[in-house]
Amino acid sequence: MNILMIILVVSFHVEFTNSQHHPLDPLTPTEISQIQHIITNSYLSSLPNLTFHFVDLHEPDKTHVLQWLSSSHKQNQSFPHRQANVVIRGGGQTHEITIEMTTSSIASHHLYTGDGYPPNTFNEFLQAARLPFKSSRFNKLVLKRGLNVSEITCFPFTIGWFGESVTKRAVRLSCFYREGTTNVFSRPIEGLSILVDIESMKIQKLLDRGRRISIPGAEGTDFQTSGETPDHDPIHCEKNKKGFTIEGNNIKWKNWGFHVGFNARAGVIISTASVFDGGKNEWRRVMYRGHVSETFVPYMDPTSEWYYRTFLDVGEFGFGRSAVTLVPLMDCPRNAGYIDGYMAGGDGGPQKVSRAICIFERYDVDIAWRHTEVGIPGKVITNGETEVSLVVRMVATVGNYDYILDWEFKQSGSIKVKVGLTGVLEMKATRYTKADQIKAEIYGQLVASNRIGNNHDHFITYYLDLDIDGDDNSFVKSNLKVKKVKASPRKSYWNVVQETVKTEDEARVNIGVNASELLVVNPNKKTKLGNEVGYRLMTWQPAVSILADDDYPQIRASYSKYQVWVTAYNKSERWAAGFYADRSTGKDGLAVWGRRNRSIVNKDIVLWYTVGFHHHPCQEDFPVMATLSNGFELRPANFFERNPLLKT
Ligand SMILES: *[C@@H]1O[C@H](CO)[C@@H](O)[C@H](O)[C@H]1NC(C)=O
Ligand SMILES: *[C@@H]1O[C@H](CO)[C@@H](O)[C@H](O)[C@H]1NC(C)=O
Ligand SMILES: *[C@@H]1O[C@H](CO)[C@@H](O)[C@H](O)[C@H]1NC(C)=O
Ligand SMILES: *[C@@H]1O[C@H](CO)[C@@H](O)[C@H](O)[C@H]1NC(C)=O
Ligand SMILES: *[C@@H]1O[C@H](CO)[C@@H](O)[C@H](O)[C@H]1NC(C)=O
Ligand SMILES: *[C@@H]1O[C@H](CO)[C@@H](O)[C@H](O)[C@H]1NC(C)=O
Ligand SMILES: [Cu+2]
Repeated sequence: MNILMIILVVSFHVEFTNSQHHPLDPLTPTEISQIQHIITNSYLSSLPNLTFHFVDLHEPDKTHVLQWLSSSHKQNQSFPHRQANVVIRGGGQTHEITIEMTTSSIASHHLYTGDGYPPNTFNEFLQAARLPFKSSRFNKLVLKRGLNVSEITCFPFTIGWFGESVTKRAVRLSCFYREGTTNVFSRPIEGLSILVDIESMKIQKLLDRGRRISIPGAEGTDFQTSGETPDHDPIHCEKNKKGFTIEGNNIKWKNWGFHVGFNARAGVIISTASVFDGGKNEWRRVMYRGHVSETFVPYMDPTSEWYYRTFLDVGEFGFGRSAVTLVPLMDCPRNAGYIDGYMAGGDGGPQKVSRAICIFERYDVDIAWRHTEVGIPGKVITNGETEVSLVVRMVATVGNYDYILDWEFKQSGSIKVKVGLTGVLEMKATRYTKADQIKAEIYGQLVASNRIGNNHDHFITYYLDLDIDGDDNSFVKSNLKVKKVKASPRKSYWNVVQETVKTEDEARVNIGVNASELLVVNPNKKTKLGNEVGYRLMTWQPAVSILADDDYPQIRASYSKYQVWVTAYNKSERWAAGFYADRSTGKDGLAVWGRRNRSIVNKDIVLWYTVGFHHHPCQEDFPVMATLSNGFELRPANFFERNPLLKT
């Protein structure tokens, strides 16, 4: 290393230390406490039953963020526009509050009077789940079934919306018998269903229908393996991990630089992702923000104990709130670095999820590129490289299911997004022990003796604010059109007819119906060859909701009829099923915004992609299912002058 290089390294490091304070940094525990203090010491403290339902960074304007980032290395000050959004419940109403962090003051306060509710607090879910045990009727019922009440767990499920003109905050409990197993979901007490009013915290209704169906046995249900306990050796936010650096929430690795955030709702959030273009010797913007926006999981059983199970996991529970502490060597490899997650609890105080996110290099697995040339007489020339990529991972465990969320950055310029589903099925107890006994319709498949794995979907919708080489982008469909020929031995071929999509209404796509490449391009930037620079959306197995349009869960998540939407950028349009997803009625959300039919040509636009699974469970999904993955890739298309893996 010569002197010049040392100077370069030092100046790079200084720039890096200052850019630690990114305008999109999640709220710190100190800031969360500050917000709690501001509210509980204001006039709002007189509200009866004050509870905090959502506390998050108020996303600053994109122009402010970008300006600050481009000049931050020259300044030495914190971001001046730091604000927070808070949703509280008090006196039976929903209040929306904006907090000005620098002056510790309430900047705005509105009463929300529209449909839907913020997610219940953890404490509300917990209190609801404990209610049955105080009910003499429940205790009697349980005794009558010959059960030991100390071995029962009740889980609170959100209840959706089924056309009611007035809704209440409520959950329904389903109960399970733990005796002899750690796999709580494997022993449902079928037919027992308890409706709880959250506001009064009282049992509204106790249904007991299925006494004839006994609880499935505990045998063979455990998922604990006798495998060795992993060596706990977390490397905490350490600088200069193998191949990458974590400075605050900023990650630098090879040709990528991006910011990793976290909130209670989305979980992991990737922001200001830029790729270094060695040919141009400059950082180029790719994605301003990307995160899971909503997850729709409707079950396909119309009976009274099941019909309401039509979950919007992100809006009703929160992926961040469901984030688990990652286990080194099980969830993430030895070379991983970790980031903790913080959010506010129901009392407004900070709560920590240790090791909520891990970041690691993935290598020695795939081939990045290769070629063997046999066309040169007397020689066989082989060259290539092994793939090395960087993965950002989080796991959200929402009740029975575990969602593994991966963002993988590749040196080729690709971002690969993967969702893995594992965990335990929601099962229905049945008298059947063999498939040939089944005469009546069931709503799934026998997955174990006395258990039906009920059919359901998972639709995980991603918010992808791509800013390819700048804010203003267009959405292009490269449609593959078949042409017939006469003056050739061939009778047909296909060629590409490009169509720049003009409005939101025309931007909805069902993947696979037409042969099209879908691209987000910057029409103001061209390669030296004259092609518009862009990124292509490449999807794995696509699936859309096939429920009837007038089915209530479908009305609430009507965006799930298309995998792809493109909308004009509006920073308050982020949650696909609307912000108030609990008991929502479909009046807010992606489908409503898309219907505005705004122009999306050469504008700041947002791409939405829904990863879908139709899940018809089978025996291998019991007692715990092997990870099932799906996802998509954002791949450069005429973004670089040539394959960026080949260093010049
Ligand atoms: C910049 O900030 C650092 C850390 O807060 C401080 O130590 C330093 O004195 C500041 N420099 C200037 C020029 O204000
Ligand atoms: C009921 O379950 C509890 C907790 O597992 C146990 O301590 C108790 O002995 C059980 N009672 C009976 C009557 O089996
Ligand atoms: C406060 O909560 C209690 C119990 O959760 C409930 O009975 C009461 O009605 C609530 N008060 C108001 C004003 O909402
Ligand atoms: C298929 O392409 C045609 C012609 O471009 C278009 O009208 C139609 O909406 C497309 N269908 C889907 C499902 O995207
Ligand atoms: C941005 O979105 C919000 C929520 O949908 C809407 O109320 C507002 O009018 C939008 N602003 C613009 C400029 O479209
Ligand atoms: C959306 O706008 C385009 C262009 O103005 C128009 O052709 C189309 O009919 C509109 N769609 C709807 C549903 O209004
Ligand atoms: Cu499933």
